[in-house]
Amino acid sequence: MLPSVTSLKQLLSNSHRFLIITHKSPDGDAVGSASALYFLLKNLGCQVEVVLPDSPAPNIASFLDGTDCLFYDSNPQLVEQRFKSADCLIGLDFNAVSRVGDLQHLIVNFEGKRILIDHHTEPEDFADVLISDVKCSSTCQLVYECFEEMGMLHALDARSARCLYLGITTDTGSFRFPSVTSKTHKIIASLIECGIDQWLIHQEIFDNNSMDQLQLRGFAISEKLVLLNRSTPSLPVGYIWLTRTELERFNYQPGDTEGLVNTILSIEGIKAGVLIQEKKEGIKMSFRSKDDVHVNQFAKKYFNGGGHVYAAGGHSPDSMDVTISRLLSLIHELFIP
Ligand SMILES: [Mn+2]
Repeated sequence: MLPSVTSLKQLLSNSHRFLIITHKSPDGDAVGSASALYFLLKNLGCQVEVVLPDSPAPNIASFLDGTDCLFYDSNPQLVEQRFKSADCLIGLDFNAVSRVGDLQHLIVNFEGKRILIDHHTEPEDFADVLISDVKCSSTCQLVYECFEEMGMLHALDARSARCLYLGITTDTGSFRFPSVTSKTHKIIASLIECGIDQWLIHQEIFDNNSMDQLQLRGFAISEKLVLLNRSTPSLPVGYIWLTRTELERFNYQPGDTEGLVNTILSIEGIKAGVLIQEKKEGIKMSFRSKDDVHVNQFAKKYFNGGGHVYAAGGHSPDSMDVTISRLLSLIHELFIP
């Protein structure tokens, strides 16, 4: 039994207008959990709205169809109205208020009740009800488990099941990470029993690359990948760095480098991968690791980030060159037991 599920159920039945939010640059788990929860609450007859800081990558955008979702970056006034009219805010798939970008002040000043459902480590204490399970594969799995424990799975239909499938699939790297348990597969089985076409969901998520996107990946792997173990065998690390000019050369769109960092980990013997990208807002970093190498604390301590044990994000206020030399001077710490 998840602690706080009783208070979650209570708060759900005592509230009238729900507002669902998730983190900026929303990934499959963010989009999936937000849209699934929208449909689940709708099916229970609730009034509910969805707000995202910005739009997701095109290959997962269709999962928001039918939710009347608003993006803060393109519609700030209407979003602010939604915050004013809601009496219960439900945050999904983020552990810190800073993860929602420009929506931050609206969460802080929100006058109703707050719920947070999330699986990242060390969640901030800003919600009235916190459902946190850092061992859970995805926020989508956690949403399913909450509804199961509240005895409300009758609200699950093919539309919500399709969205939950999206988040579980993407956050588990298609069911390959250690976070996948028999429970995960049992949940997937029940989603399929709801009538989803799971092979079509896979096609939609993974077979929607543009030529630019594939060529950017090809370029990144052939020209911009550095393997540290070639010169220092005790450092089984690879990193890819992409400047703004390089991203622009391939008409970079949000989501185009999604999963690129995992490619580094697919190289034989490599235990940690880092993707460093120069974006408009500064240097963005993604860390991935496996086995006994954990990137979460490293990203938190040195690169203003965090996330999961094997998958974390971060950013650097420095230039690309300075960021890389800092990374190289610190990276051995990943291998100190
Ligand atoms: Mn997630």
